Amino acid sequence: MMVDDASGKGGEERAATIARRTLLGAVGFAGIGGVAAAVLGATGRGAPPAQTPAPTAARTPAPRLVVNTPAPTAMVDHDANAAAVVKRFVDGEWQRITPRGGQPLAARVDGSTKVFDMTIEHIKHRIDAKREPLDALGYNGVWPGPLLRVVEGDAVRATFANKLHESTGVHFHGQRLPNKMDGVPQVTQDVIRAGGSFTYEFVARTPGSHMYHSHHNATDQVGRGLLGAFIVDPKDPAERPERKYGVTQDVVWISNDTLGGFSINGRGFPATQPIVAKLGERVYIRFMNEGVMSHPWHLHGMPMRVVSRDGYPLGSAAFTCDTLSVGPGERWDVVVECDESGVWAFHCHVLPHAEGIDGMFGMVTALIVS
Ligand SMILES: [Cu+2]
Repeated sequence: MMVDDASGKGGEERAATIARRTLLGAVGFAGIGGVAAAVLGATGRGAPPAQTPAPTAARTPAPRLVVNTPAPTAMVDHDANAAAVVKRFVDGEWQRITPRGGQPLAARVDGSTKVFDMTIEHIKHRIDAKREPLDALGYNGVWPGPLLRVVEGDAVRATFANKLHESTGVHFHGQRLPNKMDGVPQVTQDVIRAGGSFTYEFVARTPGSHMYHSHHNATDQVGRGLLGAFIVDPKDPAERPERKYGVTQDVVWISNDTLGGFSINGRGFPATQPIVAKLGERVYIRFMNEGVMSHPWHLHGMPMRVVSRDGYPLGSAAFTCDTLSVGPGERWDVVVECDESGVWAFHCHVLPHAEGIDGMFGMVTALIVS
């Protein structure tokens, strides 16, 4: 989800308009026209591949690449299947699925305290436009929950009303909290029973990229959507990404990998939202892993400068890479200098999380630079 851009205009809107314009035209996503045409003309396709294996009778066979030719009974036109999902992405499937999680929730201000009124609900959630909606869980009705954002030193009060049929508890992951606000049921507090509520009060003293999530029956509850981003901007404006790194977009990227499969911000490819940038723009990306496995995020075309881990700036230990493994619970912040135009694939490099016989799925999106 885009949470901000330099113009002050919602990054979402901007992405929506530019993504369509760019993908369908200006950038010249060369393959797309042909690919889409192939898909559209693919009805009834299914003829065997033109190439057939060479006879094997040669006396002294030269070493050659062995190609698996599908048996005629197992014919799958995976070119067409792969093209079809790319077309859905190009057509902007992400824009057509609502509600969209992870949108900023404005705090209610009570004196000097920033107040967030939250619900915990059973929801139906769509991973993409084709799959049946899932029986999921959401904070304020969405997966991921709303983006909660405060400034270092703010007093925070977040009340969670539990509308589930089961108990829960909420942990602000990454914050240094008073022990009784740590949100671990039966350790630091009673469970929040079905129909009950609990108010978390603390001073946000740990700046950076953090999360909030269930800490009760968590494999199921977090796996089904009880997760969200909690960003604490440094008190010193000079330490904020836009000033410190000259970034003009701030992207939150929460991954999950249980119910609903492999997802980014609650969606799987082709319903994932692309990141859209102008040539020369610098983009800040906050990877957050709410899943149960590690995901090596790989960006094509240009590297990522890794500047922060778990909210703590790396300083002189910042490093550059093109594949960054993000383990469960971890947050890594990167700066991407968008200095190559094109549509660049951006995906988890555990291949069964990203691409199969029917093309790309799950943990895949694109960085579109124009
Ligand atoms: Cu992965």
